[in-house]
Amino acid sequence: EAPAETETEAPATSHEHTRTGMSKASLKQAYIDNLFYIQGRFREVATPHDLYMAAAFTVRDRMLERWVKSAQVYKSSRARTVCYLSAEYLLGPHLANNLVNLGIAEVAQRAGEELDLDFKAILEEEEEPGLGNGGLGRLAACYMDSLATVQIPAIGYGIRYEFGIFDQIIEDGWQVERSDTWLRNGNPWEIPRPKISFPVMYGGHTEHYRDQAERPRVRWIPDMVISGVAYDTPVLGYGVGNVNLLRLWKAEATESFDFQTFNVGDYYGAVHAKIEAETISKVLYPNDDPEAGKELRLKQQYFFVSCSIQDMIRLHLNTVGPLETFHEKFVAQLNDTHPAIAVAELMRLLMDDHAVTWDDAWATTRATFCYTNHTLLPEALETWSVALFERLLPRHLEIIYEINRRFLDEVRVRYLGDEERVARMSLIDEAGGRRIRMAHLAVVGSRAVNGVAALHSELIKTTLLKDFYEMAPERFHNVTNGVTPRRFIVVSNPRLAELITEVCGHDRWIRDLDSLRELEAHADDPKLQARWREVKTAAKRDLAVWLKRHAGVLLDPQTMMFDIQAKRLHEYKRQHLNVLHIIRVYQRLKQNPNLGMVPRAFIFGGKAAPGYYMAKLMIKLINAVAEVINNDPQVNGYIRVAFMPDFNVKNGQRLYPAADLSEQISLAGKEASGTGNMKFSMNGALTVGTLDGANIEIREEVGAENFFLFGMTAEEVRRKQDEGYRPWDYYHGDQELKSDIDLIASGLFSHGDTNLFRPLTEHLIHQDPFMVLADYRAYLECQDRISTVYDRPAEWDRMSILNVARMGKFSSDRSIREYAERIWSIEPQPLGA
Ligand code: GPU
Repeated sequence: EAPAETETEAPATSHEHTRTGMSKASLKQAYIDNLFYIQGRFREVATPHDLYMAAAFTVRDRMLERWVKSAQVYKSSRARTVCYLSAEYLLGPHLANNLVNLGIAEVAQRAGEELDLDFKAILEEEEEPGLGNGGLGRLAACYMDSLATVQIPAIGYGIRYEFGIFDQIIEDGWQVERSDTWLRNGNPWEIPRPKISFPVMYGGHTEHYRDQAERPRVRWIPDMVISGVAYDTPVLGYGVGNVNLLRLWKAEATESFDFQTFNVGDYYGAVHAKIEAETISKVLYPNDDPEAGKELRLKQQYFFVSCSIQDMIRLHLNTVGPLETFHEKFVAQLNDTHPAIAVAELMRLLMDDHAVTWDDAWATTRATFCYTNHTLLPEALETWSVALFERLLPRHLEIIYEINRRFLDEVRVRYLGDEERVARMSLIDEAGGRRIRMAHLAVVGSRAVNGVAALHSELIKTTLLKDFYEMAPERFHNVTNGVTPRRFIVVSNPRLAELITEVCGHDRWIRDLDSLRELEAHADDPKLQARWREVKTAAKRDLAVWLKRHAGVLLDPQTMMFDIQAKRLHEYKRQHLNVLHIIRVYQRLKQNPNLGMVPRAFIFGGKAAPGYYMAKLMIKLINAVAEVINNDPQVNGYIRVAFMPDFNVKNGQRLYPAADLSEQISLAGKEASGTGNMKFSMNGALTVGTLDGANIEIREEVGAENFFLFGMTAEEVRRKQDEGYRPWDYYHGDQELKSDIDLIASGLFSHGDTNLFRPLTEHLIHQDPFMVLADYRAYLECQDRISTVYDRPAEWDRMSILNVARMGKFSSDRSIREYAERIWSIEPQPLGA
């Protein structure tokens, strides 16, 4: 236990104090020591980065003792452990978050002040690990925070990408990608574990033989072996002693492989093999949906899955023992299908390496895995060609065939003569080049399947996995996503956190978000409303300063409503619907310059997949519209448009606190959950949204009267599509809509170039797969209502307060507790702070 010190105690001098002491004196001493002994610097010559590193090591030291203790307790109690398998972790900066979770944010700040340090600048110095694309990766990071906070023993397994999600810069309005070099200056939060390393095999062939006991066995003779080395990052819970483990794998050449080649005198070959091995964990695929057929991507997935399952088996053999009880020790959650190959890998390791029979291995495997689905979009459902599998993972293909054979026998027995159903449910899609359906593998190999919001989970049962649901309805669940209030309120919006704490009279809400309900009683209090508004305006001011510097746009935080849409660029998320509204307001203002409208700043942020042409064109369109509007003195006192470059976790933390209005306008049925919607609303933004994903549940919680709803329901969308949707009719049936689209096509926003945006406008008029035109009118009307309400500050503030007060459900702590109870059957292992 760290000694409970007070500031009145004598200055820290002992070695122990400088490593663990939490007093201001200890922190100051430790900081100077770390600067000197780790960075080799003293104050006068330290760079900003040195100053950051010293802070990071000072904080890390204070986590390690708890980490070791957690590991000891988990081991001796043989605690059941969750293994979260995810190809992505979008972690965001660690320093501020760890300070908060350690409970030393304030004392550290005071220590910093006394050392004459610029605390803010030190926090800014941290390069975030962007090891994910968007919602799915950020969800994994929120869940790691909550697992530790609700005291569930957990290991997060993933890939230590050398290059995470690209940095986005905007040039001439276009997105330009720059490689993310987050490891350039070292990573103080990770601890390399060179001794924890596993071989991972690829290619070659299999041999079937009989072992000494005459049992049929299989051995895989690969033609390439690499090794995965563990890099561990401690994940501390808020206000508790529990520290969980994030274990990310780095790919390296195996020593023996390299050495063999070298002996033969093939020096070039040896170096080449090393490079080929290291390529596997080199870079994150920057797509929100799968890269069709990319061999390296499959290699990555198998790489981290194989290391992780081998590690789990090693841990089990070291602590508990017999493999029959593996599923009692571990439950493994598959974060979408990216790690679904784990089903075949655990089967292989149990049977081929540990001589377990098929039936026993299958029982263990099925009891170990659970699968979370994160999308219904057909293009985002992973399949791999059988040919690629055969070449890369021949043993796994055999196992998948056998799983499929046995599974389809069950289907046939259950549904006599229904061969169409058999074909639909098969793990192999036989139409148009045989492909393995990873979602089917994940479902068949798991004991539970869940969606990420109520609507999404229903649609899984009625559409995507209907046949599977009919066969085993008890295995289907919903766990609505959540986000961590530590990072997304306390760290990113300290002013709001302080105000909430003052009004509630406690800071318990940080771990018990439901207690924000106590704010409800004060929603009409003019004094609170005034302070609430001040907090919001201060955050808007901060954002305005940042955007002035980084986007060159001047926004007025005092008069303008900050209307923000921040998320990956995707047609289904409909950033272009937002743009059409901006153009409508622009045209109205041009027609009537005296229109007494509520001034608005339209702010966007988000990356486009580098190969997604339409998404990139949408970024260009936003910036093109911004250029015209921001430079038009007739309107720019009323409206401005800004595109925040490089929307990532760090920059997101600047946006959420500053939003008045949160845009959640996806076509109903397409956004599985959304999590940005929760972050905005938790920070007092009101939502304009469709009945999609978690929007539905947010509206339910905050009350329909405190949510701006528009647009078709998922059901209406389906009906309209069945009838044959004709965007052309909407285009011609709505004068204003036509004139907005025509204005884009006219070249007004493209210096007279009438071709630039044509792919976008034509696509809208003729295809419009995400029904922008069908929801346009409802969206405009809703936006007009929003302006009216914003003009009545007391009403708006009341709604804003009620939004925050009623967001308790969307803490990721609640999500994790639901997983623990309903899906994992796991109990907390409390450890005191
Ligand atoms: N999501 Br599948 C991703 O960010 N990436 C993916 O590859 C897939 C899903 C998102 C969903 O689009 C979003 O609606 C959801 O909130 C998030 O996963 C977390 O569940």
